[in-house]
Formats: sequence, structure tokens, C-alpha cells
Amino acid sequence: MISRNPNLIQLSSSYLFPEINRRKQEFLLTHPQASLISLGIGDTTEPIPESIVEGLILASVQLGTRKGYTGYGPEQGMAELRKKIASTIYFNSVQPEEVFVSDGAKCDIGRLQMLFGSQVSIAVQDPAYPVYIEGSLIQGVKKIVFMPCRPENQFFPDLSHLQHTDLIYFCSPNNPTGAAATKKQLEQLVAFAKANRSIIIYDSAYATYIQDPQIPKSIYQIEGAKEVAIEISSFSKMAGFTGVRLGWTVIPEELRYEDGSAVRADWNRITTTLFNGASTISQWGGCAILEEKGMQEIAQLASYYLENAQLLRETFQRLGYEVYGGENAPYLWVRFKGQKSWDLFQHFLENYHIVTTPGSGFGQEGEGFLRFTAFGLRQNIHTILNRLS
Ligand code: PL4
Repeated sequence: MISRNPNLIQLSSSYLFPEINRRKQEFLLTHPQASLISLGIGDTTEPIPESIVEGLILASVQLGTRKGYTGYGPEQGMAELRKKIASTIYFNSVQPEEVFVSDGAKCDIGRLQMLFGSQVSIAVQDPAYPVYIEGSLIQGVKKIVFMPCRPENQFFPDLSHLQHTDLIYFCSPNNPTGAAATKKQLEQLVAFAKANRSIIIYDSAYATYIQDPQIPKSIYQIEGAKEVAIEISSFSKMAGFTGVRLGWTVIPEELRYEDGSAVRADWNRITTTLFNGASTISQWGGCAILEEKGMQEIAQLASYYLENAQLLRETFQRLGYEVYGGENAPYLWVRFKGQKSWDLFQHFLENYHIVTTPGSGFGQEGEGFLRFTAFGLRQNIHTILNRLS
């Protein structure tokens, strides 16, 4: 008999989000009449805007014609889309060849770890999206350093006490805290990575939610970042593409290993070997997002969800809770001092019929917090406000 992959033994028996679903189903078994509203898993609820749907339809129709049919596309993504991402998202500060289109940020977070192997050490924000740590554990990574991000340090790690690691995972706007790092903070992070010869894996999946013009939407807005950072991003929360699946990763040509060779070349090798490209239909949808009309539509989407966040924020504040986030991110991070996150989760489920995400699911520093997503129908948000008040 084959023995179990020892790396998998490091994982807890269930991933956070299926566990939330399990508890929700368990509750519904005993309370079938309960009208549950979910502010748990961060999943979009508004329909995909019109011009973007048109892009998806057109791509599908083309596939049904002799002239328009295409089979496999380039593994790195369609040239049109790579070009549009480079110009519309990065204002040509990155080259199309440095952009690799993916089937979503989560998938690339997993695949990227193949670049560095199991011997690397990593630093992660605590709390953090669980995939950074669990994906690393699956890969066999042994050394993980936690960077506490609390209200007391404005959710930015104390770099002066941070030990050296090969990789630094950093997410801004942050899931789950909703904190968006300032330019000054990101300059410190880039300087730290340079001084320590570390690589930053920067997750900007929620960048479209940044409203404050002073806050960078990309790590490449920081001088010198191309020498030390990979950026992972996504169309999921930008355009309601959580089910369509489309994202991208930027690996700048300047990013080098210790021996001077290009990380980009290895990523190209891994991508062409293990990935067959994102669906062409979703890629044409991505092109439609990055048109002028599409960009206007997605800005409206972000405003809608941020108005939800504002309504929830005001209610929690009125009720006397400490609330963070929700201004440049679709998440609210609410502190319930002295209480356990999973107890709070049960409390909200049983008493208010609201599904949340327990802060401790994102790390030790999340204990005593609940995360509320701002994704949801406005009428459901109003129902929640009534239930809470
Ligand atoms: C539930 C910081 C959500 N089953 O859709 P993707 O793959 O392009 O993006 C995933 C992603 C990447 N980076 C960050 C994220 O927060 C997410 C999505 N996170 C959440 O509620 O925390 C959805 C989670 C999904 C999952 O596990 O990813």
C-alpha cells in the first residue's frame, strides 16, 4: 500500500469555507424554516454587467462558426488580453509578456509555489487568506513566519522585528481585515524585501475596491518593486467572475533568482507544461471588462458593494462595536473582545440567521473577530440591519 503524502498530514481535516457550509447545512437540518442570509464566503451576488456579458456571448457565438472557431489558445493567455491588462490595469508599467492569464488567483497561488519548492521559508500576514499557508504546507514548506496584523499596528506588520524569509505573502486590500496598505507602508515592504533578498507575492484581488486615490492599486506603483515582487490578481470580485474564472499573475523580467536567472522564464516553463490556458470565452469576457464601458460598469459594481459595507459599518458602530475595513475593500472586520470566533459564528447563525466567517479561520490573530462580506443583495443587507438592531 502506498503511504500518505506526509505534507497532507499537516493540514486540518477541513478547509475553512467547506466547514462554514457544513455548519450552515447542519443548522438548516434542525431549523428548516430559517431564512439564512450569508455574509460568509466572499462571493459576488450582482449579475455580470451588460457589456461584459455581450463579450462572453460574442465569444461563444464565434466558437460556433467555421471562421471564428479556435481550439487551444496560448498557455500564457491571449495576446489581446495580456496587452489590455498591461495597459489598462498597469498603465504600461509592465509588459504584456510579463502578464500570465490564469483561471483565477487561487489557482495561481497554488501553482506559484512550484517555482520555489519545499525548502523555502515564507512569511504571511496573520490573519490571512488560508490558501497561502495551506498551499505552502501541501508543497512541503516547513518554515512559516507569521506577521501579526492588528488594529494596534494599523494591520501592517512590524518589519523591524521580522526575520528573513525567502517569500513574503502580502494581500492588499486585505482579506480578511479590509485594510489597504498605504504607499509609505508598501515602500517599507519593498525596501525590506530588497534588503533581505526576499520575493513578495502580492495579492491584489480586491484592488478595484480602492477608493482612496492615495492608496496604490498595485505593488508596481512602488519604485523598484519589479525587482522583488510577483503580483497575483483576479477578475472574480472585479466583475462577478467568481464562477466564470479568470485572473492573472505578473512576473516582471527584472525578478531574478540568486543565480541571476529570470523567474519569469521558469514560470513560463511551468505554465506551458502544466496549464492549458484559461477558457477563451472568459478571456474575451476579460477583454470586454477592460474596455471603457466595462470599466465604468465594474466601478458601479464596486460602489454597490461598498454601499452595503457602509450600511453594515454604520450599524455595527452604532451598536458599539469596533469595526475595520469596508472603505477600500469588500470586507468588514468586527471585533468582539474576549469572545471566541467560532462561538460568535454560532451565535450569529442561531440568533440572527446570518452566516459569517470566524476570524480565527484566518489565523490566531483573528480570534475574537468576525468577517462580514459586503457582497449581497441590498434588500438582504437591510433585513440584516433590522435583525441586528
Ligand atoms: C471561497 C485574497 C474568498 N472557495 O476567485 P479567485 O480564485 O480569482 O480568487 C480567490 C481569492 C484570491 N485571493 C484572495 C481571496 O480572498 C480570494 C477569494 N476569497 C473569501 O471568502 O475569502 C472566496 C473563498 C473560495 C476559496 O477558497 O477561495
